[in-house]
Amino acid sequence: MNTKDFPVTEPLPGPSRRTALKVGLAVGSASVAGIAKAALAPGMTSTTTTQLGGTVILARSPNPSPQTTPFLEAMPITPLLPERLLTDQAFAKTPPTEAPNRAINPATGIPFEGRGESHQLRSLNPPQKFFVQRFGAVPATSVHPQLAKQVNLWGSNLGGANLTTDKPMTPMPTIVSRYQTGANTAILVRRFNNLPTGAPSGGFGKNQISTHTHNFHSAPDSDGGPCDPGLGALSEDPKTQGRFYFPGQYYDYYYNMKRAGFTNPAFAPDGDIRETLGTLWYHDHREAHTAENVYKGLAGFHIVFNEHDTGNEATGFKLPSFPQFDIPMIFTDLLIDPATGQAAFDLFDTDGHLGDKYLVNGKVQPFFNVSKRRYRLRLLDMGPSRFYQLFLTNPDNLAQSIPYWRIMNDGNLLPKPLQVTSVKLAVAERADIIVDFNKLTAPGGAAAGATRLWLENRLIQTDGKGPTDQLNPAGTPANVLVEFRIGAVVADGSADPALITSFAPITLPPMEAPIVTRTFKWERTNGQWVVNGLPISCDEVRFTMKRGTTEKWIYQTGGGWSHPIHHHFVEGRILSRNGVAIAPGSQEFGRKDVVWLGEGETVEFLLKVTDYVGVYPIHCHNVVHEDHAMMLLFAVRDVGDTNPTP
Ligand SMILES: [Cu+2]
Repeated sequence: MNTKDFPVTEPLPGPSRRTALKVGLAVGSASVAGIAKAALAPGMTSTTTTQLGGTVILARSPNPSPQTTPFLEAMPITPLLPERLLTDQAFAKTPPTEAPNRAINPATGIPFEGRGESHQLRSLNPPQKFFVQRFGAVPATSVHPQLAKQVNLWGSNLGGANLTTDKPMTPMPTIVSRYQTGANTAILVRRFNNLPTGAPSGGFGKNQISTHTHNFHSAPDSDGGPCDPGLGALSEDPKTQGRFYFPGQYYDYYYNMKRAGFTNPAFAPDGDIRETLGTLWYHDHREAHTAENVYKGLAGFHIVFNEHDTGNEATGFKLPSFPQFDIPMIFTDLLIDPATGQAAFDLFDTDGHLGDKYLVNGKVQPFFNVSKRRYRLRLLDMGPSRFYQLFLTNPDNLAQSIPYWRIMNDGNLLPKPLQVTSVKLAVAERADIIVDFNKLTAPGGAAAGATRLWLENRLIQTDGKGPTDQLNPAGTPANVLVEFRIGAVVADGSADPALITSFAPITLPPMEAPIVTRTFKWERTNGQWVVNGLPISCDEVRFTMKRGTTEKWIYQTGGGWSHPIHHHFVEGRILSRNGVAIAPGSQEFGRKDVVWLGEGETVEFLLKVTDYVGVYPIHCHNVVHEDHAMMLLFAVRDVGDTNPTP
């Protein structure tokens, strides 16, 4: 397949610089769409919509975003998703059931629920708390006072039935749940798809969605995976589909709030406390369209507290209290088409998408007023393709090297707080950090006298394939994500991370000997991103892990690109990077669900699968690479295989 298969026909009416391409094949098969997208001439920057019927509309946006003045608006704090009673109208007529509700909804002519499988092991912990989200178009919203209001974003509301009064928002509401040893704290989230029908506004986005809670220990029925080989993932028919939910459908996601190992007699019924997860996020994972849908806004935080990391600085590990001093911050980068003022997304650039406007919690380069005390900041790179290396900069004294504390890597507490001067984040990685704005700015502090500090991404990245290994100098306003404006001293009941010597009993599980070693080469072939030479097929499970056992996976990639590799379902450990073991004290010495695989690197990874059976993906979380089609499926069963190069 190459560009000659996509002859250009007449320009469409409408916005300037639009071109229509006639596609000589049926678009709709994701892998076919992937090939089609990969075939555009290099250097074209564009947005498109892929429509059934074979027409691709292309809107180019080669120019940089309009200039903006940083720090004009405060950083928003995303609202929490409220709990709902079963008497809520979201549930009253169709109460949540273990088996999916595949009855035909007379109002829509399609099944009420998109789910195709029963919730595994739900009877062990029936859901106790219920939440509702309704996904829809976000009303015109300002991301910056000097930019046009964005009209093409998608999000979810707080669960109310009236989307006019309870409006969809992005980032999507923060979900908070809890582990509690000896108690059932299971939750169920009913998600309604109220996204617009017809061609997506802005020319990108797919309204058949699948919501992945990254990286909760879920059965496939609630994992929000990208495809469902048993039920026809490439089908556009909601009557046969079992993983995506379509406009007019809901999907009940069940989270048992038990740590991994909860079916192991040694850890039943609550699971292994060493498998505790904390900072998760949820996002759309629709095969071949994840990048578009996440870029459109379908992402939010899911935070899990527990008996030790309690959310209350008076108890447990005494980490800064949520939500006043524990702040989720979700990073993305938009490219604003200067012609339309709207966020542009190039479906034909398979290298990856880089924006030139940093957004934090939905605002371009906001400021955030803090007091002189400790804050826990939960940093999340939602992509689509940007890698970060984040420093604190005192804009009034660029020579200062300003330390902070890292306490979590991805969803997992490190063995103890690490003092660092920068944190690297690939797409989907998370870092929980503690910044002590009082100590830093006090006399003798590393930023003595500072009245403001910048959180600055100094990593140089010039295309979507990955970053360089070079840093910009400190103090470049365009590289700043947020300006912290430091107010007065206030009471601080949180523990000084310097005095926390261990997060026990949340420690690292022992690393068991692997029974299988498998190698995965993350490469580019014929314009497609592939794993061991193959793009994703939703109809093929490439290998099977034996439930209850440990495997070693070796990730390799060539020069010229980097990949954040994510596997669903369980946490793992990076054993070595380019032959060098990960040592205690490294930021990577902990459990991980994303592995930053840098140019030419080889990384060894160890993981153990427990509890559930079913099919999960491994994929590049540069969501553009993922969509084109750097992903494979594996199964967890009671009999595994030993395929060394799946
Ligand atoms: Cu990649």
